[in-house]
Amino acid sequence: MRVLFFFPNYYKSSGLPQGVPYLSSVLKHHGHETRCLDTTFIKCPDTIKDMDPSMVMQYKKSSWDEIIERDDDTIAIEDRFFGLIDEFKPDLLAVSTTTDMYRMASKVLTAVRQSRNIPVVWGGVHPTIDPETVISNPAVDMICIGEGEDAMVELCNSMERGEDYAGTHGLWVKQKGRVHKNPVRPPTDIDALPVPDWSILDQRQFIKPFRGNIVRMAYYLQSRGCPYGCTYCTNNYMNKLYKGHTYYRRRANQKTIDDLVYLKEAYQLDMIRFFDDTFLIDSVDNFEKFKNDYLQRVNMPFIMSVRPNLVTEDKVRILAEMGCKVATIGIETGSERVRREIFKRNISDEQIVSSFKLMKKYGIETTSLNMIGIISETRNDLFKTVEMNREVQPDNYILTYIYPYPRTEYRDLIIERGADPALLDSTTMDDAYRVQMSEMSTEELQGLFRTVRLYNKLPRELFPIIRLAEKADEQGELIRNSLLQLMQNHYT
Ligand code: B12
Ligand code: SF4
Repeated sequence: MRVLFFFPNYYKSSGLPQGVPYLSSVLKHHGHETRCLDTTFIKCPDTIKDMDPSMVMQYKKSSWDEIIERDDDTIAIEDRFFGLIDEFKPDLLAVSTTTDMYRMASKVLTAVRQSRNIPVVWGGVHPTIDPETVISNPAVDMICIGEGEDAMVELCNSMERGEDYAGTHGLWVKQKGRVHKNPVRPPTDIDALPVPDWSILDQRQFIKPFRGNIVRMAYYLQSRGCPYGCTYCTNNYMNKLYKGHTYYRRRANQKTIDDLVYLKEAYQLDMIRFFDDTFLIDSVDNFEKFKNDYLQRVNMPFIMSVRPNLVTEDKVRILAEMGCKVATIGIETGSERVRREIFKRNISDEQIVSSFKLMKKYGIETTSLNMIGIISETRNDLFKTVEMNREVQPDNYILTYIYPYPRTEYRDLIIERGADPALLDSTTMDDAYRVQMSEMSTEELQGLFRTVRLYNKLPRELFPIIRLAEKADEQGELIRNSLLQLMQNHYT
């Protein structure tokens, strides 16, 4: 069987998805051929995300943009798709999509289906959390709910042998006007997986800016799932989907090290980014052993993400000894009330502050993750987030509007308190301010979104002037630009 994957992504939002590479890897192990249309470096009106550089706190500039854009023309993804179909002649199209990319993927596949009669299976986060909507799309023949390695192998084997596949567990299959809704499979045994097949993606995925230089970096996940239950996160629903099983799993340390040794060599990596949701969850003893093997056999600098409650001095010391360069830490909100009541994140202010301090003590750079526009959030709450960032002084700072993804408790909560479900469905992460239910007006919130970085960095005496910059008029913009200059020249 020849399987053509489609990985829709925002232009230049590189970061190595793991879903498609694992699916490709297991299919190849079962004798199937795979290719992938990865849109990450296809410049197309549907994938270009306008990002105001002043909104991203990236201090050190690099020549990444020039290297990455070297030969990209603006083209339609459909045209690239038709070219690949004619060349590879796939028996099956396999789309992997999150909620944000679903609309774009649907548009492309609708066009493809108009002239090519190839069955299409959809999988990934969005079909998993919103299967009824996705299966009703005419550009969809099957969807995969949850993890797909075993379902894809069974599907492709059955299709190749000309057998009926309507009863494949893990899939919903549309046949003769009927949808066969088969049971969800147990989670994949991740210790049994081969290394992910990164060769299938656009190889520019590995080129990354880091501290003003260009490095070859890849994302890797040792674990899948998360044992916590933050209300805005998809993982919460995944734990419910896999009720009766343990959805949170970690690949054995030895196998992880074997993967990394192979991948470092095969893709000439300088750095790795562990994208596990909770990297430091293991015990200190196991982590110490992992460190010893890592240093002996992999020995590559890395970046990782962590939940503040998992940060202890022992673990941070081990991280530093292993070569951790940056820790991404979720503050999310500096208001303990919002954090505990709305987000169900049982983490104290002290734990957050201490996690940043420990990283600093051991020479690890930090990036703070923050959200804005949260239900019931007041200006005062938002300034608690500002105060926390002023106190911990992260090296990088990321701010996003909260987005109520389907099947999250947060979405249920805001609907319960009056949000319009139809408006939610027509909104994406980019215009999430439209569905914000904070105690601030949308205008005030947008003004703060544009200026929070200034409040985080500049002396307090300038706060009344920053307030003028919150206004989205000509004068506000002029003031904001001058303050940004001042911040970049003297306070970063
Ligand atoms: C790495 C990562 C990225 C990478 C790669 C994105 C990707 N689509 O994989 C980059 C940096 C590009 C990225 C960007 C974004 N991300 Co992101 N990202 C992740 C992260 C940390 C890991 C993804 C991963 O590799 N998982 C491991 C693999 C094995 O799991 P998987 O992808 O789900 O694949 C399995 C199944 O879903 C299924 N499957 C997947 N595809 C297919 C296809 C077929 C045909 C079949 C049969 C099965 C199947 O089988 C796979 C193997 O079992 C997840 C969090 C997480 N822990 O999953 C967030 C996550 C996917 N991201 C998220 C978000 C919000 C975003 C952005 C919108 C952020 C932004 N504001 O720009 C963008 C969207 C861009 C995009 N292309 O989707 C959300 C998605 C929520 C949602 N409802 O859609 C997640 C779930 C985080 C969260 N907990 O909220 N992200
Ligand atoms: S800790 Fe992170 S990954 Fe886990 S449920 Fe909360 S937000 Fe999601």
